[in-house]
Amino acid sequence: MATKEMRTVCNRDCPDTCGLIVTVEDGRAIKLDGDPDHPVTAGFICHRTRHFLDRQYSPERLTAPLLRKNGDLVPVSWSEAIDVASHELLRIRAESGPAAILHYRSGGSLGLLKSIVDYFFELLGPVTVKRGDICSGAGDEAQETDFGEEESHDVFDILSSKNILLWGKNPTVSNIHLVPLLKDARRRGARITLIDPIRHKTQSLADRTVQPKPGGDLALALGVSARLFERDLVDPGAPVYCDHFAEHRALAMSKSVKEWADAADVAPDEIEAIADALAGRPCSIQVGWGMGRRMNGSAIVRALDALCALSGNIGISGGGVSFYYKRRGAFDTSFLSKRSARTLCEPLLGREIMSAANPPVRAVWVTAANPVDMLPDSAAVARALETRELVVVVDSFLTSTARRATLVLPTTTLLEDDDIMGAYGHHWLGASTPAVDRPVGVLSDLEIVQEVAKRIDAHSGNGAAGIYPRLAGGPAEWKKRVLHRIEPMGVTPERLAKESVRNPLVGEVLWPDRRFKTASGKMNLIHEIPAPPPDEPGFPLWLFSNSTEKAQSAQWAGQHPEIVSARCHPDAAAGFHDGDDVVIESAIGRMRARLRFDDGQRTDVVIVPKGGHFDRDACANSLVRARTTDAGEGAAYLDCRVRILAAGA
Ligand SMILES: Nc1nc2c(c(=O)[nH]1)N[C@H]1C(S)=C(S)[C@@H](COP(=O)(O)OP(=O)(O)OC[C@H]3O[C@@H](n4cnc5c(=O)[nH]c(N)nc54)[C@H](O)[C@@H]3O)O[C@H]1N2
Ligand SMILES: Nc1nc2c(c(=O)[nH]1)N[C@H]1C(S)=C(S)[C@@H](COP(=O)(O)OP(=O)(O)OC[C@H]3O[C@@H](n4cnc5c(=O)[nH]c(N)nc54)[C@H](O)[C@@H]3O)O[C@H]1N2
Ligand code: SF4
Ligand SMILES: [Mo]
Repeated sequence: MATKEMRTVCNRDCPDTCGLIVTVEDGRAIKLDGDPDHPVTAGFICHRTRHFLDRQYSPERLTAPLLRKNGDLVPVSWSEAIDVASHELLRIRAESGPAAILHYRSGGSLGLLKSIVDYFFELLGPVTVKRGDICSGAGDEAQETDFGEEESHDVFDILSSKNILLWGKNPTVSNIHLVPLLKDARRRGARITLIDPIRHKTQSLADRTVQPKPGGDLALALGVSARLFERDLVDPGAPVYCDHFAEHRALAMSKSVKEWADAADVAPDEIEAIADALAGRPCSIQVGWGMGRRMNGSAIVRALDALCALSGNIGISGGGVSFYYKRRGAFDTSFLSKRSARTLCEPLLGREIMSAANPPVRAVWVTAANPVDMLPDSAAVARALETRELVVVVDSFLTSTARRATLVLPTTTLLEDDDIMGAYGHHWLGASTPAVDRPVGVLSDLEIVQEVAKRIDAHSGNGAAGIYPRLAGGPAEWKKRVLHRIEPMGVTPERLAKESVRNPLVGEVLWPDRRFKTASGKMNLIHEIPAPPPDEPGFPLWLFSNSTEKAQSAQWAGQHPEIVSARCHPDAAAGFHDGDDVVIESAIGRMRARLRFDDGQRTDVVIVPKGGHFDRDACANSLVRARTTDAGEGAAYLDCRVRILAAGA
């Protein structure tokens, strides 16, 4: 028996971008572990990837293209599949122009070379693409507005913090490699405050937990600003390096601390405690994704940026307001023109596809995404896809999205991937290399668009002037190309195949000179706030659809449960019992779930998994309205109001 250990990098949409050690026996992966030599991975990985072999060797894995014939998806040869795809794309482009084709790509893989699929569609068109960002749009826009760029302190810089605010972040589930650093920081004396309406496992790391009302963070943060002013704890340099200092002060002081506390549904002493933590410099604000999924999400993140600046925690080791690490920053993607024929707003995608005119959207190509399960208003997204002429879905599984395709193209998994990765939770760069051979009949996204390009060039007689010559080259050549800026600094494809390497272009601490990339060179303090989201009488609970250990969005480790659980305080579901099967209903849809009582929760929330399956009536996004955040065109997933009904009601 031949056993070997292969090294690769996890390509999942996760901040941690782990180094993986794959044990392979006779060509079959038998075990997945974390790379002990990767400084952040430190030898361990999450449940969902440790159990990835269930997916890798699942009988449901797709290994042949499927084409819809007489209503059913049936296996066809690659030759037929590529012929249909290229012929249909050409026909629709000729009849309606390239704007009639939508390319939608999401986070199935964070591999940088996936952007070659975007390049293909630029060369074919440019076509219609998405705008906004359902994942981090609100927070990205907030930090761009305030600092002129978005980056984070080195992940290990948290070891210098005396105080850490985990604001809307659940690292024990969704950013697990931060956990050992938080524990270490605590051993060194740091105090951790967790701010989250939901009680979850990360509480075990925290010295204090604040459970504001959902979206109450804006009031909470402004209350803390007010208290910093009242107690004269504001950095004397702040008026110099911040724009809108006086206006921000006026906004914060427009209410009393008690009024802000009431609006956030916290006790005034909790505001005091957060002000103390910020004043106990250095204090790091670790901004999570929760608040950004709200209609006032961008304003909340801006209010946190302001707290960091006012309290003098900007530009110092152990401080900062860290949200997102610029994962593409080191790479050269200048081959992309970023041109498009038209853009559709991602959080509103279902509706936007159906209402687009002149030309209508006739074809949709889906790369590394499951929009039916994961975009707001699943039913609208499903309908939008069901009513297009051509829907091509490239995936390894028959997801709720793929089931609505006219053509499904089977592709590689994270163990077969050959790509390059930056991380959005630290600064280490890595490369994936195939740990096992892929099944016969499976092509990578790169190979698929190369094949389609060749066929299109042949149809249009465009030989050397065609699309394919510009896409040509295997992963090794493309890796070299995107690394060209940092190769002189020693970050070569060969080295990345062996180890992850820290991005040489970024420092440990941001803005040490307190000069920012904004037009004025100053940090921009928030001074206007959006109206709160409308109330919805009859729907007393907020639906949280949060990450769970067992799933990566809608990709479950093992089987999707027969019924998903809905956690809530017993008082949130009066008349029901723990273990009851119920229906959760919003103004636009329903899902089935089994109640799990938890008296640590607020009485106005119910929590279900982030990624259920639409076709099993288990999908939070059936209930979530398609609405954007106040800035950045994020999705307001969590401003979803619901009620609990008896099963069968
Ligand atoms: N296991 C697992 N890990 C994942 C993922 C996954 O699906 N599963 N998804 C990955 C992806 S795509 C991303 S973007 C990241 C982040 O992934 P997310 O799914 O955003 O992370 P969550 O762990 O749900 O953390 C968000 C936290 O914000 C809290 N929150 C919600 N609303 C509010 C609010 O109004 N105020 C405050 N203060 N907090 C609020 C939630 O209760 C929750 O604890 O994680 C990645 N990691
Ligand atoms: N209700 C609710 N909805 C949410 C969120 C929430 O908090 N609440 N969070 C949102 C967030 S943060 C995100 S990032 C999105 C995630 O949304 P998506 O990225 O659409 O979610 P996934 O379910 O991970 O779907 C990715 C698909 O890509 C496939 N895939 C994996 N590798 C490859 C590859 O190499 N090539 C191709 N072509 N396919 C591949 C997988 O099999 C999977 O089916 O969901 C959002 N939706
Ligand atoms: S999903 Fe995240 S934590 Fe899990 S192995 Fe991949 S990068 Fe690491
Ligand atoms: Mo995300």
